[in-house]
Order: sequence, then C-alpha cells, then structure tokens
Amino acid sequence: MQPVRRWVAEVAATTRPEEVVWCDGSEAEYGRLIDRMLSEGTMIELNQQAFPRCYLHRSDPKDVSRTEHLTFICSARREDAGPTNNWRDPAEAKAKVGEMFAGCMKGRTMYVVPYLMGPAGSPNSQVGIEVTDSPYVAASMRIMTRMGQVAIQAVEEGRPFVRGLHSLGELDPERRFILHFPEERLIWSYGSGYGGNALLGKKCHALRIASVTARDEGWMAEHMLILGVQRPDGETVYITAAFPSACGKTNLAMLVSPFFEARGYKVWTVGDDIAWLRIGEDGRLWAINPESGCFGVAPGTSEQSNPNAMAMVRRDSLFTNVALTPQGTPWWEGMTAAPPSGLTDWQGRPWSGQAPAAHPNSRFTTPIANCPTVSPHLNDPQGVPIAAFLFGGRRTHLAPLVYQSFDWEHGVFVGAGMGSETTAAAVGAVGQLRRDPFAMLPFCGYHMGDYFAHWLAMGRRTPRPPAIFHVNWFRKGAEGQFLWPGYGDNMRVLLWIIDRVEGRGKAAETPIGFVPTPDALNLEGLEISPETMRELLSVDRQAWIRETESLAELFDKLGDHLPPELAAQRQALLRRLGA
Ligand code: OXD
Ligand code: MN
Repeated sequence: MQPVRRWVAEVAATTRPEEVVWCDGSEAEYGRLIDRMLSEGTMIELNQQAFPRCYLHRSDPKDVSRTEHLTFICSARREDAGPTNNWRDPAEAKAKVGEMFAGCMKGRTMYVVPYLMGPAGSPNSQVGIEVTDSPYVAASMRIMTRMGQVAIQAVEEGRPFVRGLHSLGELDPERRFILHFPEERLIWSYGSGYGGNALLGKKCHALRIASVTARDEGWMAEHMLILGVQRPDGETVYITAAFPSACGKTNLAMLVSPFFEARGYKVWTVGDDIAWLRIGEDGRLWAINPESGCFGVAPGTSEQSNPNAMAMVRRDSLFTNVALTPQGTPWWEGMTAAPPSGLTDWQGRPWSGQAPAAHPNSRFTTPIANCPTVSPHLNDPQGVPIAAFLFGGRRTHLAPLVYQSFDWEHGVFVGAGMGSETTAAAVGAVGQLRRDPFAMLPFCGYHMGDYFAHWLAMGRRTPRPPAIFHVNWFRKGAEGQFLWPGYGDNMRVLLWIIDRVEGRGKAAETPIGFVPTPDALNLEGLEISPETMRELLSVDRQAWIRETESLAELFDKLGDHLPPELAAQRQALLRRLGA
C-alpha cells in the first residue's frame, strides 16, 4: 500500500481536505455515507416500504450529463490522441487544472476509494484508487465496482493501479475538466459530479485508460453489453453488443421474452455497458464485465420495456434527477402511460407539466446482482466465451433490422462506420446523425485509426473470432412509425444470429452483407405484415451509396492512421453497390 499512501498524501497536501476517510466498502460505511447525505440534504429517502434502501439525489441543474467538449486525452504526443479526441499537453493541463485542485477540498472530506474493475481473482481485473470529495461518488462507486478490501488486497499483491483524482470543485461548467493521462494511467476530473464524469472507474478508467492498456497488451476494452442466450438444450451462447449511449443497451442486456421463455429459452445478463475481452486458451474471445452495477437511463424504462430493470431498481438503488411522487416513489417519463398527479420535478419543484418531470438523462445506479436475470458467471474470473459481436445504432431509414458481415475485416469496417442519431446522454443537439465508430468515439483513449488497426490485429490473432453483425431496432416507415416492435421481440433477431453462428440460419447475400431471407426469422406469435418485414430487411442502394460516400469524411480525418484495409473495404462496398 506504500505507493497508494504516498500518492494519497500528495493529493491531500494539494487539495487540503478537512479529513481523509479510507473506504473499506462495507455495508456500515455505505450506511454512514447515506446518513451524511440525508442530513446534509443531498439525498432524499424514498418510500422505504416500496423502495427499500433507495434514495434520490438531485444534481446541480447544469451538471446532468457527460461533457465531451471538456474531456481531454493528455497523451505526451498530440498525434496519439488523434483527431476525434480533445487533446491537451500533459504539463500544460496539469498546470492549469492543478491550480483548480489547490485547496479545493478545504472544509470537505476526502474519500479514498480503492476499487477493482472485474471479478475478484481474475487476472483480467484491474485496480483503481479514486480520491473524491463527493460522498455521492463514494456511495455510487460501492454499487458500480468491487470496492474496498478486495482492491487493497490486489494492491498488496503488487498489482499496478490506475489513479483517479476527483473533486466537485465549484460545479461550475466554466471550471470543469475531465483529463486522462494514458501514459501515467492517471485521471483528473474537476468540477462535475455526474456519473460519467465522476465515477472514474467507469468511462474514464474502464474505457479511456483501459483501451490504451488493452492496445499495448493485446486485449480489448469495449463499450459493449454482454448477454447469454440459453437454449432449450441448456447450452448458453454469449453475445456482446456495442450501441452508442441511450440506444437500449440496458434493455437488450436484460431482455425478457415470455413467448420464448415458454419455449425453454432464457436470457442471462452479464453486463450492460462495458466488456473487457481476451483471447482464451481455446482460441475464442472471453469477456468479463468490469463493473458490478448498472448506471442506467431511467426515462423509457417500464414494465413493458424492461421488467428486469424495474425489478432491479426496486431496492438498493440511487436515483439521480428523476421525479418524485407524493408517495415518495420515483417516476420518469415512460414509466407509466400517464404521469401520476402531484409530481415533484427533478429540480424539486411542483411539476408544471410543461417540461419533462424527470431529466431526460436521469439515472438509476443499481447492483447488477439485483437483476433477476443476472448471469451466474458475473463473478467468474474467466468470463464468458463470445460467439457474436453486435453493432448498432438509431438509424431511422438506412440499416436493415439485422445483417451479418462477410468476415472479420468487413465486420471491423461495419463497426468503423457505425452512426446513430444523438440522444440526451451527452450535452449537445438531439436527433442528429453522429458517426460513432464501435460506440467508442467518446471513450477511445487513443487515435481512432490505431484503434481500428488494433481491431484488425485482434482478428488476425484470434483463432476462433466471434461473427460480426449489425442490428437496427429503430427503422421507421413512411408515416414515421417504428417498423419493428423491439424489446422482447429482439429475441427473434438474437436467435437468427445464433443460427448463423452455428451454421444454420438462412440469409441472402446483399452488397452490405448477409441479410435474413423473409422466412429466416422466427415470427411465430408476432403480428407483422410481410410488407413490413420486406421493408425492414430491405437495402436501399442509393441511400447506402450516400452513406458510404459520407464515410469518407471520418476516414479522411484519420489520415495515414486509417488502416488501408478499411479504405479498401469502403471502395469494395461502393463497387458492390454499383456506385
Ligand atoms: C453511459 C453512456 O452513461 O454511454 O453509459 O453515456
Ligand atoms: Mn455507456
């Protein structure tokens, strides 16, 4: 613990907290954190009969989502951050933000949070130490990570650790910086208490820093859910999926399908946001979920869209920026068809009915162990073997419901070309197409071109790589209606994917990849017209030519870091489309 103590002492000397608390991750300590926030008024106790051990936190109204324009990769060389990341010279960044940290914890408690990303005892897990002046962050980290003794033990065994320094500062958007120093495995986050900016184990460590470590060490840190589909014969097939923020990753990870469950199928949830993958001795890629909790988007979560999440959040959960009913229970848009009367909005005001009652990016923070479908392999040090990768996004008009890439290299091209219409999970305009390769654009800690090259290299080195698919639950018809029911019916798509992986599953070859034939999906019990299915599976050549041409913008931006294989894939697709 010597190096940890030295660093913590250094940090305390700069930030000058009133007291330093070393967190052990115990239940009693969590209780003390909650009690403190209740007495300080930064947590509100929810109805303990209906929602035992659940609390509501209201954030500063100007601190409600990730702030990508204030997020920086401070690699020694600008070129290593690449053109899709903000970059700052490490020394300059430290000088500027170091001034903000000086004395910033005066009168506050500094919590030292040792945490483990990944199961205890897994060689693929990593240790982090987050120092924070936010009890909300310390309490949330206990849900999101394995916190306390297990991490200390790993440090004592000589494991390296990622250092994360966090302060709420003044919560001033003008004095807010999320800085990553990949060469030092160091994170500095100042001026925000929002999960994605402040729970440093998550996006900052498990994606931005870990993606660099993964590149250097030959594994993968991905923005992917992990699920297992158990078949009636008892065998479970594992799939990971990368979708941009707020495209339904949590819903897919916890999919419920009464129709298929009655026929002996079952979905197991391993993770809903992040996967770390390594090549196993058997030549397959094996995935662990580095997290132990879900930090899910509340609006839209309902008994219909995600009954497992609804069950999961009913205990031991922290809610942030949701609305409050007069009964002391949480509410958000989409939870029930009509809003209950007498709501208090996310800012603590009587709800006017004009603006949303819950913030569109309001969240629940919940132990994944509470999920009714949690996989028995959640804590398996080995992880689970992955048979298929899914990419996807919100594409109202372009992408078919599902298609399979021709091979790994083409699949990497499909991931590189991912795009989605923006949502409220990050600050900025909503509803515009944003390229988001592998859903990693905001989370890759190095040059995106080098990241593509790392994917290609992983494919070459993996003897039994997963098959790669693209899905789109969000295609709309001429009247603007969704063509596919989504949610539990996405199981039909997963089953086709498993069929394909196992060498069954009918498909037609199209210029963009293998698309199911109209009779290939199991549509039993679903009312959907053959015309709608045709539209859902159709490939509009002209639209795809425009799409593929517009990809040049991203590819050109990556300059000579763009792997030539991907430039060739783009040309080949244009040729197949007849451009
Ligand atoms: C998240 C995100 O919060 O991707 O998971 O924004
Ligand atoms: Mn995410």
